[in-house]
Amino acid sequence: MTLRINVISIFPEMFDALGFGMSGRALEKKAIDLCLTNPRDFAKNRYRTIDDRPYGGGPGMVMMAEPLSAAIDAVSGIKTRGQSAGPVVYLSPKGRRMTQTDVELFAALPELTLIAGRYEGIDERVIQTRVDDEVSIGDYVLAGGEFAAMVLIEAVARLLPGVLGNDESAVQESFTSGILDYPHYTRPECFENLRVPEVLLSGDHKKIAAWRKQQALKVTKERRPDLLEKRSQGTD
Ligand code: 9D3
Repeated sequence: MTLRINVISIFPEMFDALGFGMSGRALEKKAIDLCLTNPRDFAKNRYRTIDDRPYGGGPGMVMMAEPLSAAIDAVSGIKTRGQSAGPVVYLSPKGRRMTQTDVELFAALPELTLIAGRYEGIDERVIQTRVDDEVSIGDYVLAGGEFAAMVLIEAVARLLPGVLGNDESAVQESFTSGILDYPHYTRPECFENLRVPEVLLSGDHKKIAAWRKQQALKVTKERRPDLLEKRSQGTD
């Protein structure tokens, strides 16, 4: 009923951004219970240090194993609630690329723990002992895992029952899933001398559906032919 999402981050305030739009609604309706934990609260020394220099040298800093693992154990229920607590997912540029299929699987869980890293990354031993899944959101370089974690949460939020009014828009009909969208128009009929395509004013719903399907296939063939290849692998 409620998806508990534990987030481990040294910048928990960044997640205030989830208070708007679809994720905001998911939080209000308690479809998501967001539990933020700051590894700094588990640091041992009086400077609350959570990063240190890499063994072997090289640039940058590494998130230390002890505060991070203590934060994970405190929040993920392994110790506190004695239950499995769901997978621990590390948002990482080295992870496998996240897809909508992953998002659907995450949305079906009762609980999920996300680690948002900073600096050059986290101590490998935390990955060995705590992490079940390592995911990237795409081939570009971010400054840390927080925005990646928020992307994951927003993608999950819109799939949760009762969030969108959710029966229609999120659950796509089989034809449109996995291809690009058709073009959209609203009033007025004429904007800067550009008219809405006649077919959309016709009231002929069969003809409109056929036009949209053709438009969607055309833009997909032009921009993302890889998506059409994937579909035919599944259908023939
Ligand atoms: C010089 C090597 N860099 C790897 C490409 C180091 C590095 C860059 C960026 C280490 C950490 C980061 C911070 N990025 C993330 O935490 C991150 C991320 C991303 O940068 N791109 C796509 N998905 C993700 S998920 C987490």
